[in-house]
Amino acid sequence: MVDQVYKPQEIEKKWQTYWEEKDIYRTPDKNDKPKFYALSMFPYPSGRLHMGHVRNYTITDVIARYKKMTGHNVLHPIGWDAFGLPAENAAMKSKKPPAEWTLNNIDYMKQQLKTLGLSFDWNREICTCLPDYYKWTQWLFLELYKAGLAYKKEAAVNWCPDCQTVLANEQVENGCCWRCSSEVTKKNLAQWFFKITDYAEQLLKDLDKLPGWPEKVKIMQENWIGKSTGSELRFPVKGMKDITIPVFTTRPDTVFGVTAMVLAPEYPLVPDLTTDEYRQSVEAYIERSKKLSEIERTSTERDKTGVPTGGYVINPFNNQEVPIWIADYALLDYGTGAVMMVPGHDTRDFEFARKFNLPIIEVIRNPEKKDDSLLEEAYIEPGIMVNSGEFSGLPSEEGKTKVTQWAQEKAYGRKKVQYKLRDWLVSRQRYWGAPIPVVYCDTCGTQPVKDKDLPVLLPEDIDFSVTSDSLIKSSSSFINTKCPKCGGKATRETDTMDTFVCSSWYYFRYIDPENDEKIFDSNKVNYWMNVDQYVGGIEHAILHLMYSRFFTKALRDRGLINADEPFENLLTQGMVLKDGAKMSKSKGNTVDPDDIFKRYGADTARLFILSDSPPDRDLDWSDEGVEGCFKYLSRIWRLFGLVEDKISLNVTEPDINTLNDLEKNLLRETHKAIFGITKDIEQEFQFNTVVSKTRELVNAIYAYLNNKKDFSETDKKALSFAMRNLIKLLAPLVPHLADELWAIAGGEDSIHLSKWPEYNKELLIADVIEIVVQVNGKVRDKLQLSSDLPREELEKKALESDKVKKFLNGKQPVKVIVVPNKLVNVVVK
Ligand code: ANZ
Ligand code: ZN
Repeated sequence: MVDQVYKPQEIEKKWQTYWEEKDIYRTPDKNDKPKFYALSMFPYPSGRLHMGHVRNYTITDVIARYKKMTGHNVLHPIGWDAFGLPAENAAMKSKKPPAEWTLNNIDYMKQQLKTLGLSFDWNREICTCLPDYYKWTQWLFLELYKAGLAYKKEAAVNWCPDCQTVLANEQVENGCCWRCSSEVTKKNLAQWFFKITDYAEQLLKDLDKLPGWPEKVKIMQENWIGKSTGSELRFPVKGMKDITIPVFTTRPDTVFGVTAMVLAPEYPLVPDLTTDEYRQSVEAYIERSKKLSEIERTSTERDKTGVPTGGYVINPFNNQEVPIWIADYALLDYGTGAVMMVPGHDTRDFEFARKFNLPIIEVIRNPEKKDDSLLEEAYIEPGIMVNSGEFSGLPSEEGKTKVTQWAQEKAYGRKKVQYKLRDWLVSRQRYWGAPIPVVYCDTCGTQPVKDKDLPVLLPEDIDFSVTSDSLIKSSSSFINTKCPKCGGKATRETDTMDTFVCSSWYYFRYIDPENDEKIFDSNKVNYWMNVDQYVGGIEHAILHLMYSRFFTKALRDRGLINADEPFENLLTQGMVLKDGAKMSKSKGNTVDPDDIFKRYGADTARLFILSDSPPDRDLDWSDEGVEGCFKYLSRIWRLFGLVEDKISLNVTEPDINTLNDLEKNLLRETHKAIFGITKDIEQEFQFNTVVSKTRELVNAIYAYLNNKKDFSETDKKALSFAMRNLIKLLAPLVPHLADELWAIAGGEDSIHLSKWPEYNKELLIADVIEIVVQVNGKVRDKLQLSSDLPREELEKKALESDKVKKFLNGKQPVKVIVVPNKLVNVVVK
């Protein structure tokens, strides 16, 4: 007998234990069903789940459960993105190893995920900070190294001169050190990079292969790759034989308007170009620009700054001398690090020239401008070339080609494609990451660690109470090693890898998590990839997705996998808001999932998260909304109490023709719900409307019961059919309640192993109505037809009627008047 009151706390624990004991979510490596790989972005073990997690995992869980019921072999794994700075910060505070903090957090959050009733295959759990995982992260590093895709070069890091440590970007607050508040400067260090730029064109082009990705994400990726087509032009330096300065420009047509050459302050040639007269101001300027971030340097808001060097280049097009300046708006690592300044046709250059009294020359004429008057502002549109020697008179687009051709013939330039995408800096001067598996030997130089010596374990003989970026360097047992080549004394690389490296390939490891011989079995990966549905936050729209796409392509080119792209379909879920603002600790507007689980149960939490808005939209947390969901589930619970003694799950669907009107309608409502819910899940995962359609069915069943006293055997069949399908439709949404009701109603096994219901198209026709058919205004027939038939259909049906045919007597009607849902009048002469 069903208890009067819905008590999720009792139900949910029971089913979680049952699922775990029966291991019903274990995924076979392969079977003959179609595969479906459902993936959530794995969590960082920060300590507790937040509502964003709850939303992310609930969405993927509903998809995974639905796919399982529709006959797929579903892979739905979970793991931990477990390296990174917060653990290290916690370690310095608590003076305990970061591993301890991390693994404790994982324990707690794992139990929270289980409380939420997610259908993860826990047998495949991975954790990026454990040696059996990071061994393969290191192996991948070496694969890239061997392929020439990992290399070392100097790059700037944030440096705190007081603490004498490198700071991660997150540790710089308003340009100051987070610990001691002294001003942060830049320092050059040799660091490891991955050559993602080799894949720039493919990463751009293959976006076309991703129709299942949100357009906005593809645009963000496209902008990040930032392809520009233009030219490289070279300007000889005055007084320095054979030295030229190349520039990248998208406007070679403006080359006659160059009035300065602007170099990035860090440009290597600057000290050589600078004359004694300007040396002091140049050096001072370089020092100042070191303190600025790239964002500050390129901001259009900031006043332009710069200083002349005293040097000159020659513009090869008109042999004029052009002064060389340095200015921080020129970036060292874009294009060539040098800009030909054309104030007449570039807004930024115009401001610069105004400020420093440099000449502004008009070389592209606005077709609407009729005279030589001075430019009031930069003219940046296309036009006609003027003041440009032999090129004058050409339209600017044509000029671009002609100027580049001229430069190419005279060896002063060529066409060039430029990308904003930079190589990926993977070195981190931190302890809590995967050590870069490289050794330095005085004799043999840089040597990769041999595969058989992986993993390079993180040292544990560390004093975590010391405040330092280079804790790893304090372990002499780690640093001192033997050269893999000559066996002589050598030292280890002490940089660890960016955690984005760990998270760029984890979805491969889920497929073969226990393999200790290989990173994975390629056959298994080729069976499961691509991920059919990836779900996660928009904050990963650029870096994580770009790096994962890069890794996939690099692994494919190494012959390890077939996939070109990792993620077939991507859903970026909206945020969880409270009173219109993003939930955050600092705002104090968070809702703790644990409180909700305790008070209402996981099913209510899941239902609320799903019912409020479509998954890709923001969701506003509301206590009344949650309360409403709990009441709805209680209502379903009571419904079962009412019908428990009348239903049986293993009856077959009754033939509609054997039913009375009430039952007919109930059967139709059931099919309507199956149809609508299936469609809403298949198209865009519209779970909010799915939930409202379950409510409609529940209402229909209550309405049916209100009109009913005695139940014949066929009546019971119709009711059983409705109830059975109601539970199935609810199963992916509220898995615990569904299994409980299934069991109460005598269902076998778990409902999650049962089949998703199918609808009968013919029974979807909602209402049958009576259409009056007249001939010349006199009623001749009455037809029982489904409502909302189109005009043509009504006309056809009327003319097919035997009674009407009789009155037409073979004559063609001159006119047919149709009043939808009411009447058809056939007019004959
Ligand atoms: C001359 C010129 C004239 C330019 C003109 C524009 C308009 P995108 O489209 O983003 O690729 N540039 C080149 N290298 C630079 C660097 N290292 N730092 C800052 N600016 C740089 O931009 C290409 C344009 O950005 C280039 O075309 C160059 O300015 C500038 F009427 O060259 B242009
Ligand atoms: Zn050696």
